[in-house]
Amino acid sequence: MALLFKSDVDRAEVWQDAIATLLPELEFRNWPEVGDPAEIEYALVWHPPRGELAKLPNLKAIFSLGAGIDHLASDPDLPKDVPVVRMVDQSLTLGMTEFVVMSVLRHHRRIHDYELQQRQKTWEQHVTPLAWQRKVGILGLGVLGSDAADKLNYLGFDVAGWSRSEKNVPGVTSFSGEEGLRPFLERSEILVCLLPLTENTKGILNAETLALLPRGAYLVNAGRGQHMVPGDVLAALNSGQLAAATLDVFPEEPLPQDSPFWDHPKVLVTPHGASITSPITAAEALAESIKCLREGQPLQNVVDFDRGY
Ligand code: NDP
Ligand code: OXD
Repeated sequence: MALLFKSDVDRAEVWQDAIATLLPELEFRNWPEVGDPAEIEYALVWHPPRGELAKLPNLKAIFSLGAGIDHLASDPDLPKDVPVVRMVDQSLTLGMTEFVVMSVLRHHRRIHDYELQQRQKTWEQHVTPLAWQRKVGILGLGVLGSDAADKLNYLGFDVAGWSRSEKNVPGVTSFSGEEGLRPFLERSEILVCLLPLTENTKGILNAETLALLPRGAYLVNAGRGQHMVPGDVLAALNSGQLAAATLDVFPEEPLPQDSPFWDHPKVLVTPHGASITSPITAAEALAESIKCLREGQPLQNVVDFDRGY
């Protein structure tokens, strides 16, 4: 009985140790050392090469190393009868909430402007609104979005979220569905994207939607790069429709050296590191799911490929 591991970052040993503590009977195989494919029952992966998972005849479940599963959905050969479990883990949620709160506060308090001013040795104060005067909008009020919304609400911000179905996060205004998008955007002075990438959400940060934001709004994108139409985001920054942006994800990663985002004075680039799954806590979530499978209990956080997330 074995688990196939495939990650883009070199942390296999840490994962192996964390998994061995909880599931000592499970042999850990670090891709490309697959061994006998028939022995692999579970795959824990990030960007597995296309078609690789289809070669495992006894696969019982595919676990995504990240919350997003677009890296799996894009594989036309993904085995259709094997459940895909997305990563839901306290450290991932906590990490994202830290990133969102940090980014919202940085824009709210105009720290991005002070950073530019410091380089120019300019001593100029900016009076910023109080938290309750600042409207923050979170696209995607799921596991990550609702926790970030809750913490921003605790800090006093006027928070709203947009999701497919209506939500009830205390203190957070819920907008839902296509008809909810326009009024949601029209009030969002700081817009945070925490959507999954699907056919419906691809390109959602475009000229038309960005134009609905109050002038001088801020954008924080920690969802996926393909949520943005990059040229439209740049145009909005250059016209002043967007005052500044924090971008963690890009259509092409690593961000190409010649991307205009690197040098843009209004943009903070982070390398898809808004939140990184911690093996310590995520191994527990994995072990719990494997226990459910073995005991015939229903699996949690299974991807619904019809809705795309
Ligand atoms: P969830 O599935 O828990 O939440 C997704 C949210 O998006 C839900 O509220 C869902 O609505 C909403 N949504 C999906 N499609 C639509 C739509 N068409 N219209 C309106 N709302 C929609 O995902 P997570 O919160 O766990 O993760 C969100 C994303 O964050 C990931 O998919 C990934 O892309 C990104 N991510 C980025 C990381 C980084 O480091 N940059 C780290 C981790 C995740 P409903 O609730 O009604 O279903
Ligand atoms: C992601 C993740 O989905 O890192 O981006 O979890």
